[in-house]
Amino acid sequence: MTKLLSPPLSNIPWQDRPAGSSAPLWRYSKNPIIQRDGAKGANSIFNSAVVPFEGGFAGVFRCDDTCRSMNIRAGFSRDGINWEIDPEPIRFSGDPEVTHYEYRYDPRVCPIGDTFYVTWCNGYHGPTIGIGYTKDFKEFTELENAFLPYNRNGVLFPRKIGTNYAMLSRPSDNSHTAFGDIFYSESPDLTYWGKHRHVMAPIPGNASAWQSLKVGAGCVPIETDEGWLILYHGVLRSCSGYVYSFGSALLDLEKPWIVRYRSAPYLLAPRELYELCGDVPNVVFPCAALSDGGTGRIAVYYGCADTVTSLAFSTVEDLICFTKENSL
Ligand code: BMA
Repeated sequence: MTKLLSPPLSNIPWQDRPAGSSAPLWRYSKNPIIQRDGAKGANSIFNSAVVPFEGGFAGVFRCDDTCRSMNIRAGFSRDGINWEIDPEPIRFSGDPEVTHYEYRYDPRVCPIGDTFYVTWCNGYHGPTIGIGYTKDFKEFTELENAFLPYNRNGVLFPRKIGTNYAMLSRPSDNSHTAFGDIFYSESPDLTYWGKHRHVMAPIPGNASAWQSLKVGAGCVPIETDEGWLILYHGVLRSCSGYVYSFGSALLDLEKPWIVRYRSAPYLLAPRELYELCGDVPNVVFPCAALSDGGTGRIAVYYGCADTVTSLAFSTVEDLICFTKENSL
């Protein structure tokens, strides 16, 4: 029996697997949970990250406004489903050379000790990985960008690996990046990053075509007694553009650049109308997962069609079995 190495989260949002379904991950019946206009002045709210906070939940949301400026906002919820999102973007304190805003998108939030670290795709002469932190989701401080441009999908591990912080990221280009592998990096202080290791490449050809063009880390890795469970997105190039799906992999606990298992089929691909239609069609993009160490339940938050935010459910047992039994 696989175990989550995370604390109990008894109020995790939850819905049982629909009768008759054998899917490893199932959608919340009232998706999307956040509509595109779910915050003041928003064009779209998607690719967002949430964590347990003070008995409820807090999060950082990708909220593009009606100027189509890409930015991130804080939000709060009692139940993880109904959210109050701030009317204004997060304002970071820190060195003005770093806090200078070009664009911010696709946040992830990673609790380490009593601090919530936020990583996002940060405009700094091209996309790179911004890092900031908060203790209360009201005051945020920005640190140095982790890497040189161009990079996206920076996702921290929720504990140090050995003596260092660790992060997955995806070196990219300044445009819509028609390639992309996931790499692993370490840092003693969240400022200086090194020990870069290759984790995984796209799968060329037909064997697992949903991830044939590029891959990128999604949710903060989930620690289990069998390894780090990661949910990551993969992209297929179709004749009408990119299609974003997501799958799972199991990384070695102490050497997380080693992939132990990796799913050939996707876990979730665009099928529902809110995933197929929107500002960018055919996109499901996971950025957060809540897990309950008590029951093994997992709730995944994912952006849909670059427009709205949805929820899907599974258990650690289901996800690990799926990953192992369908491994490439
Ligand atoms: C990626 C990012 C995501 C987006 C996806 C699909 O490059 O920009 O924010 O969801 O493209 O448009």
